Amino acid sequence: MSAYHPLDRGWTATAVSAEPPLQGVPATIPGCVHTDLLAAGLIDDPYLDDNEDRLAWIGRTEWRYETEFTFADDGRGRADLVFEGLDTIATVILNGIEVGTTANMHRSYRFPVRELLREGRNRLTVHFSSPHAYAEERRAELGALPGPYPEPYQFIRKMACNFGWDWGPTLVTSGIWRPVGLHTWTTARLAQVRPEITLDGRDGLVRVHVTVERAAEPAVDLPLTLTAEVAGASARASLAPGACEAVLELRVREPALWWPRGYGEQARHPLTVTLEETGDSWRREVGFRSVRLNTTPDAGPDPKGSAFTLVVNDVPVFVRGANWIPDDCFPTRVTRERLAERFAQACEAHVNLLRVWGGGLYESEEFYDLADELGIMVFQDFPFACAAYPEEEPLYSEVVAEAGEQVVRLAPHPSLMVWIGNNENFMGHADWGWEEQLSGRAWGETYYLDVLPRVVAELDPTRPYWPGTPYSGSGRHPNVPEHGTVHIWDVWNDIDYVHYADWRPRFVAEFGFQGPPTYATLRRSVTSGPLTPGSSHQKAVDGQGKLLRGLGEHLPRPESFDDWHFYGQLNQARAVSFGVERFRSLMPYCMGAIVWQLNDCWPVTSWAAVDGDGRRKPLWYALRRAYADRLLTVQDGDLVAVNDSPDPWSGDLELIRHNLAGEPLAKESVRVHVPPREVARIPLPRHVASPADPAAELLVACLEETRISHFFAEDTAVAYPAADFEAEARPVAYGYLVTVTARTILRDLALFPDRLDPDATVDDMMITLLPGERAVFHVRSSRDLDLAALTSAPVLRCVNDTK
Ligand code: BMA
Repeated sequence: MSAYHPLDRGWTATAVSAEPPLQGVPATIPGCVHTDLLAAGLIDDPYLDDNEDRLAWIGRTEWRYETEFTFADDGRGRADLVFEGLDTIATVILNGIEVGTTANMHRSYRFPVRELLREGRNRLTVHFSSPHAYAEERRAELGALPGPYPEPYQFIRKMACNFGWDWGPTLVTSGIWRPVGLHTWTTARLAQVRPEITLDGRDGLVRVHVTVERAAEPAVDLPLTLTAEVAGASARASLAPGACEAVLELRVREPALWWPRGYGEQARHPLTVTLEETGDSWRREVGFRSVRLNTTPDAGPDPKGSAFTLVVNDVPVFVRGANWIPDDCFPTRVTRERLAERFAQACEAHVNLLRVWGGGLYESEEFYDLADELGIMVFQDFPFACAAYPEEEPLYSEVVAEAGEQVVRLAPHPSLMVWIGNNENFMGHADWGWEEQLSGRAWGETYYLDVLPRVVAELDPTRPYWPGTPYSGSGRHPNVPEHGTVHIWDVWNDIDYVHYADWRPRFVAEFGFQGPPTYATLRRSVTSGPLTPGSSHQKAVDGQGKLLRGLGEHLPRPESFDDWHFYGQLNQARAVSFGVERFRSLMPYCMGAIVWQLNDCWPVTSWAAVDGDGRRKPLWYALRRAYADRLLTVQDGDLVAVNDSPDPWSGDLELIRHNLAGEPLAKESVRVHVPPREVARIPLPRHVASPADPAAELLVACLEETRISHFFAEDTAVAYPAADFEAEARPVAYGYLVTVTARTILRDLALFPDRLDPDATVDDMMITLLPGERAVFHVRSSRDLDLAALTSAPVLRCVNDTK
């Protein structure tokens, strides 16, 4: 009784306001102007060299998208034009008649157009005003508001980082960024389906709130029947003539539950809702699980803090997280395949949660579907970031409409754990001088403390809401470590990474350290000339300076590009692992760490673990180790064993103090037993922990298959011998086996096969070997590689390979 005709063919884009005019550029739907111009060969790739700088005109231009389509009356009374996403300031015109205007990238639109359609050819036009101009006009009209960048991104409901960020280019898009189609229907359609899913003891309860839209035909007066089914349970509801809303309740006896990865299965069950009279149906894979945020004040008469613990199915979960930014400045290029690769990278690094950061998007269905399937939990920021936001119209109503729509869209996903009101806006207000600049003017607080929590309470009442991040609760500075979430940015911006140890937080929602992208990504993005430390895109204020200063005493001053690249990447990996280890060692006082950031949107030096071309930086390998279920780390003179696994961890902890020649100087064996999801602190016996010469000794700790090397001094102070080793590369079916046998100590041995083949990957890196020990690297590559190059610098590196 209904039909959907995709309108994705025959589109062209025309620059209305550009000089000279660009006309009839073939356009891909969904897509955007930049990708269309790129496909037509009309612009250079904005991700390469400094091409970005010459493309600012695109966001300042008005664009007209047009197509023709054929319509044949199919007898259905209603025909709606359905846009799942328009970016952003659009006027929709059908056969010369305006059918609507839009001003929000985060909403979808449905326009009833039956009376405007003609039998045969129809012309559909979408006119996009310049998003830049629109935002500037609103700013001029409403008055400027504080923010970190000159761009007026808070005056338009559009992905903020499109206007540039401290890791991203300014590429302001316009276009039809999600599918468009013509939906013809009769009688009635399912307009909104909103399941509320809870647990009642071991039973699953589903309350499905359904809204139908009736066609303006005699059908208005028909009774209608709704049915719902999930996991063997079913329910039925009748809608009296004229009625449009019903709630169906289903009880599922002891369903298999959905668990975060590492805690159990991700059982999902199809939930279907059908409008019997039309056959119109809705289906999602849902999951049964409970979620709450435990923010109980600490025990005692004078509690100094309160918990910030995510509790899933009544089990407290330590969050091993990573922050997610849009994976591309042009979101339609982020295919399911690409997301699946990114999720696989997250899973392999033992990440159990992604926070969708507020300067980006409400992500695609595919994103949350992968999260559901893989047990990756999601914190979802509402898209407000780092700025004071106008509460005046037209923005206010857009926010209300957008939040309502997105909460309903995402609520069925079991992976979605917590809604977060904004990114760093409370922080901005408290610390960045906004209060003075605002002189009493509204700055968005109403959204975070009133509008959004009301939307969530009404439409998604089973899910927690937290007003922002960082946020430490009402009446407190937003970034106090004893309460709520904190963002730690003194490290990286101002002070050395060892100062992570000064923090005793409950939950760290952001902390990170920059490092250059992989060699192959950097090489691709700089199309000619030799690479230098200045070749990489770098958007952070004084980013290069902070990178160098951040090496501190940890690593030598780089004197060549190759050293800059290796030390910069290694320092990033170590800095972030240092933070992760610290925060995990504080479990259960601290119950989460979310690294800034998992991914990048283009080739750039940034905080990411996976670079803009999807290649894994050394940080990724370090995270995989630091986020492993079982972790050994030295903290404040103790050996801390973190066992975030479902099984106990028991065995003999072997502690050996060595000199740099690998000879044991002192030994100790301690029997340890770490229960599941617990941390054990083992005071280090003096004779193994106190070196005679800190510059010439190290401690190796080993428990079952987990082994760490702890140095007593920074690398610049350690009296390393020049690296000596035997390295052999042998071709195998999938690539190469590279075997390195140490003759001297080798500190943080790493292999970078992407320097020889951009598609080559290696299974591990940053391995410290004592003399006589051996590391085997598995290199995947389909090319014939130069075996000598594969076994020498700059492909094979370690800290003490001083040339
Ligand atoms: C935080 C994030 C981002 C930013 C990052 C690095 O402020 O929320 O805005 O990219 O730090 O500076």
